[in-house]
Amino acid sequence: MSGLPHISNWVDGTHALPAAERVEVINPATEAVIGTVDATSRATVDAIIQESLASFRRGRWSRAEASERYAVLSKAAALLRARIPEFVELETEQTGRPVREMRAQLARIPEWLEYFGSLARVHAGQVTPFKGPVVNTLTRQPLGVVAQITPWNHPLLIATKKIAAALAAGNVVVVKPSELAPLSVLRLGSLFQEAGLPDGTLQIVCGYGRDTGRFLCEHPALAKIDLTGGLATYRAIAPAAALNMIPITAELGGKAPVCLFPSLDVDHAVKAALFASFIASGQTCVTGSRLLVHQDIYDPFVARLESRVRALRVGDPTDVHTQIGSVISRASVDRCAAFVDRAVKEGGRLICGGKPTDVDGKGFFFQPTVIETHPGSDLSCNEVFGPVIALLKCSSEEHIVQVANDSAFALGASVWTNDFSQAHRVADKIEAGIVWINGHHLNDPSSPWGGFKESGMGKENGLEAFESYTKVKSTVINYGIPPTWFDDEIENARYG
Ligand code: TXE
Repeated sequence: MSGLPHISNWVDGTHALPAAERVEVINPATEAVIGTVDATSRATVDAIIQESLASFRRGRWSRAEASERYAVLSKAAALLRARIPEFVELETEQTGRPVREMRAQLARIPEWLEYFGSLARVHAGQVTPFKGPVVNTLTRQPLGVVAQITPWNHPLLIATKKIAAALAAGNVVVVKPSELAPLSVLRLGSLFQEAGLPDGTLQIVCGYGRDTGRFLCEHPALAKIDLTGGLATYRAIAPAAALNMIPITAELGGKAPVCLFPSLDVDHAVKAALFASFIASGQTCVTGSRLLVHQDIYDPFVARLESRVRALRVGDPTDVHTQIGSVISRASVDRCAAFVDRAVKEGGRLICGGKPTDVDGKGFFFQPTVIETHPGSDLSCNEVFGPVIALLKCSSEEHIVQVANDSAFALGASVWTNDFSQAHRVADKIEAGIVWINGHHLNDPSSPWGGFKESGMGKENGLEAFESYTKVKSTVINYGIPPTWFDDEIENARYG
């Protein structure tokens, strides 16, 4: 391990002394260890939270003017924009996602800092219609020290959207990036410092979820937990958070239906399916993992889909021509293979793919896979989080809606049709936190993002996310009701 860069936690404006235990970070496309990060102990987590609390109470950021928060977040956006190529390289290295995807995704991330900085600057309080000679103001205050648990699939995007919302609202943030891809988030510490964020306002703490993540989420001094991860992780952290009265925003899994109707040109429908299903090798919470295809276009659709999927360029993520990179780990390859096995045993028909693959004998790759199956099968119901897609033939619009909604998840869904009325009708009936019409994956800092049912609760993005990082304070200012209640024989005295 000697010679490998070790990046220690970012705490109180500097890289802390390295922890005794370390986590190796692996490039999933080459299997090379590319660095190590801290496996932070409970004692260190506790000390960081105490220091974060002190930082919040000192008020250097929590009581900063809105104009200062705007200025810092805007500067951070500019600094990040100037360093995108360096972050793209790192993100590709630690996730195995094609450089082509990372360039497109990262180019937009500064917008989250600009949006939430602007929101901080323009957000106004309210005055209620309180009865009588009273002015009641509602103002929003930051919550305190918030914990953010972020995943490996879009490491920088997801961390930045959460950090931007929380900082804009004046909180102190303790973020724990995924142990599988923590390196880009660790670079945000010095970037925010350069932007003028007071030290001790953004703490970046690394380690395994089952240890460091758990130690963090069990701490009673937190004011909020914001998680993007699996349902099992939510269930692991929820009991302690409930006892400690800590609210949770949870962005969990999905099984997004891609609803394809006969008014579409078949070629267009296939392009829609490829885009929805195979970005990030299917490792996003809104992956179009169920293709619900109307029977009137089914046969030509399947023929065309098969030839396009077989032609996808799987390979070295650093090659600009590569369309499909690796998945995140060997465990992920094994999970994809197990899904294929079960799907075939349940009577599914393998259209294409279905096997692990590699680049020059290395890497955690899995072939883009499509399996014709039936509603109710393991593959139709459970999240793969990889490039293994369920294909389902549906007999009618009603059938498509019924199959789309027959899921424990309800995060993303897309409806593809040239029939205007059908688009609205179907979108209205689909149970999902985000429904796209003639699109998929479309995302903007202003657009609330989050699911229903087992896909989670609360929202990232938008005013909803900003306000979820605040608490409402009601101040009641009396300018005309005398405190005469216990005087003798007073008529029309008011106490409420
Ligand atoms: O996520 P984990 P994994 C879903 C997807 C995937 C499944 C598991 O279905 O197959 O989750 O993926 C931290 N206390 N999504 O195992 O473990 C962990 O360290 C506190 C959907 O990679 O949930 C990491 O920082 N923290 C999702 C973060 O949780 C804990 C993206 C996410 O990792 C913890 C990722 C604990 N007990 C997975 N256990 C999306 N919505 O995009 C883990 N963590």
